[in-house]
Amino acid sequence: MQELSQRARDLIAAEERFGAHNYHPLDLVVERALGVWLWDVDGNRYLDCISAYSAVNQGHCHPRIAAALMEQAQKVTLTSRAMRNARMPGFLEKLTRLCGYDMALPMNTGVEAVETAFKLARRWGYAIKGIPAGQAEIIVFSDNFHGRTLSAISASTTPEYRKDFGPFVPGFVHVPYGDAEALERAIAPNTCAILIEPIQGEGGVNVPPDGYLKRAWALCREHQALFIADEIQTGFGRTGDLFACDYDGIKADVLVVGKALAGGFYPVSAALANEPLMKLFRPGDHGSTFGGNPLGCAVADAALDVIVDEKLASRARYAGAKIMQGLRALGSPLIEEVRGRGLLIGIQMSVPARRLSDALLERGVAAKDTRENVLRIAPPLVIDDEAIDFLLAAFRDAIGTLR
Ligand code: IF1
Repeated sequence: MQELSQRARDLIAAEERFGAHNYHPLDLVVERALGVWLWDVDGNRYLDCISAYSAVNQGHCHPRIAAALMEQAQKVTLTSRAMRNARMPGFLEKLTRLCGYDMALPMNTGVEAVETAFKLARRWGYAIKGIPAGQAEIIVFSDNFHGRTLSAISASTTPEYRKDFGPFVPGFVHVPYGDAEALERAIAPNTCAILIEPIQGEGGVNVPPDGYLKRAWALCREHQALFIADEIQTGFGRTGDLFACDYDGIKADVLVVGKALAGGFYPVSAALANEPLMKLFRPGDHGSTFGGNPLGCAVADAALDVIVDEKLASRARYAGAKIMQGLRALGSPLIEEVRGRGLLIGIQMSVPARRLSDALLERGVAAKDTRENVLRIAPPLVIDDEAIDFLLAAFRDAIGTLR
């Protein structure tokens, strides 16, 4: 990475002075982005292999989504759900048809859609399964990440996400990810649901063993529990299928989506389910000020069109295979494993991944460690062969400097 200019240093200092220190970001001060490329305040160009944690599958500042945002911004941006708006119905129809569900409840951030799924599952547990009041349990998995709210960190097994934030929300049962027998032992009469990431992103790009998801889904059927899929990071083409569950031929009872749903322009998320389940929510049960607002709906409507029209899932499958093959071909002793699916790639290193991340940044590639020794590679799904070659060349050069 080039020596930081005075302007970059001033901006970093101001961020540190006035902003809470709840992140330890790369010292990359981005001023502009387009497609797979980022430019810092000094005009240096970087290949984005973070994609805002999979929120920019369509590529930065996609013109089609930008146009939809700017057009709607001149009409009406927010009405609240106290009334109706002209953009939500069309968006909800497009979203539910694409995802294969009867209905959707629109929210904003991913964790709000996760919270929606928690409430829906508990409501179903009491109203339909007959679980005694206040005793519903939701099974969650080791190394999960579902967001930063108190419920989501109550479900987490990661100490740094939980430290000094107790007391925690009760009703979460933890089982090891990938262990079907442990899951079978844990499902109990009071289990209303399991919440699972089909591939764990933050957990280190953990792909479960073949057949595991299908077995987990079958266990939910056998024990009358809902299968909730958190596809906030894996959804909308990231793993080479529209959804990671598609790879295993699974249809979740509740599908939770976010991030790329609005292509990086606006926070739009949703929980989807079929009518018998979704109708358990009655007026006044749940919602939010911005959920389903016309601006977010217009942006997400266009973002979905880009995913479908530009065939981003199959592009991710092609590009991901090429990148993983290229990384494995490096034959570096520092790379213990290259894993993942589509363009959700994890590189297990024998040295701290942050060292490789720093070396890549010096060579114009922005990538981040997702665990101490795992580097995640997740570029926008629109990455082309030229950018892939640039990535592999930078990797070859960067890893050669590490010992
Ligand atoms: C941060 C992690 C990734 C998610 C899954 C729900 C959410 C996320 C599978 C919540 C969000 C983001 C949050 C962001 C960094 C990033 C992240 F490192 F935190 F874990 F991607 F792996 N389910 N992930 O990945 O969605 O409420 O954020 O919209 O909090 O640092 P959100």
